[in-house]
Amino acid sequence: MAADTTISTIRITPVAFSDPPLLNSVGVHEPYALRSIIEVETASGITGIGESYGSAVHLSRLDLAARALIGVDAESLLAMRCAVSRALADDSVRGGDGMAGMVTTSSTLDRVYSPFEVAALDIQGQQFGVPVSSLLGGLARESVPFSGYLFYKWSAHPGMEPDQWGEALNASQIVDQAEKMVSEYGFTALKLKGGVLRPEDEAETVEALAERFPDMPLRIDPNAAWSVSTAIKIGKRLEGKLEYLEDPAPGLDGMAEVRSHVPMPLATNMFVVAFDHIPESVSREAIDIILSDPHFWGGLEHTKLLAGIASTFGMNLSMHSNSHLGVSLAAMLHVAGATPNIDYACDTHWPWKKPDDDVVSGTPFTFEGGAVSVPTGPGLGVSLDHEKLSRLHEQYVKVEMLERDDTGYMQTYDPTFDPSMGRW
Ligand code: GKR
Ligand code: MG
Repeated sequence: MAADTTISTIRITPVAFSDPPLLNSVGVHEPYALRSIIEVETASGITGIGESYGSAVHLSRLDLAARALIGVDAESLLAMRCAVSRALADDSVRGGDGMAGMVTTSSTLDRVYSPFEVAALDIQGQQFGVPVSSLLGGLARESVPFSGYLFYKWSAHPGMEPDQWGEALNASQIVDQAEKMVSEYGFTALKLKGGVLRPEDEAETVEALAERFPDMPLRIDPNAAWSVSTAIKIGKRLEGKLEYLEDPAPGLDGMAEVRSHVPMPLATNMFVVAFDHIPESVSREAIDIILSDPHFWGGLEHTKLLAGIASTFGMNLSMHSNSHLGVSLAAMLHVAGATPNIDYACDTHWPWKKPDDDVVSGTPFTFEGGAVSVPTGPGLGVSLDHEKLSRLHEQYVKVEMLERDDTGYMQTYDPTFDPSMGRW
């Protein structure tokens, strides 16, 4: 007799892990990053896991969804999605986007449903003895290439010990950071988080990277801190040096205008972040590459749906990341492994995390040549280490952070700091 996959219990555990002072267009990372770990248990005792954002508003929505999912069959993703949708029907609270204000227009249903969908696929994979990638159609690649994600940064959080990466506030320090990242992880593509220094200084950093790594595909992402005219000027200056330019200027209007003047493809994880953004982006010819992200595109199956739509309209895909732990990495690996048209090395914040700060058992991920193998065990192929989970949960309780607030943290040290889009 088939095991009973009715959902009987759901546990949501908020966690906090150390994060270095990485600079971006809206401020600086706080000393801790927040996530939530979701455990979904079935009547027959199989447990599936998922990972998501950890802000208080998002946690309260996850909690509403979890209550509605008790009694639903983890083999019916449609029934699960309908239950979450009904649970959120009266939701009128703002926030909980998990992106520090850089993106506020992703779909609440997709964000909230996502970790439960991942956990259900984990359950189904365990039930049938196959990896999640097989449930998603099988592997297009056995290992997934990632880009080395470079950040301007302070040497230390004020009042705390310096981290192993040191200060990076100019071109030569970023080149040093890239050297270290490439030598430790073998990355074969590099992304620079921009929107931090004057655009000319950031262009100089890209030029220094291109000189040091002449064959390396490079990207820069100022999270729309540049105006359209600045983006066009910098885009033209960087001709031949970028594989793509990510979110240079605000809005689909701004992106379309920039795209018609610069030589390289444009990518976004800010202005096409939900299915209903796609028609307008297509009709305006604003975007070449969508940065998929299962955390806000509604899970792994919906990421595949996005991939189908993108390819229909001649768009390519890459993958976006926020600070994350190993459950998210496993989910990203399965879906990227099973999606042929994720054509670019995916983003990951993984190197910025302390190796011991995780919730999964053992050390299941190894970067070789910048790529990580898709886990081959049943389900996600990773399991929770409850001692590690408790430690990061205790840390969450201790640090008393309720939201990611890069802007507020930055303004503690620079009250004049302006996070607005298009400011340069
Ligand atoms: O972690 O500072 C950061 C990033 O800026 C992140 O929050 C963005 O969402 O990496 C992301 C991006 O590509 O925009
Ligand atoms: Mg981006």
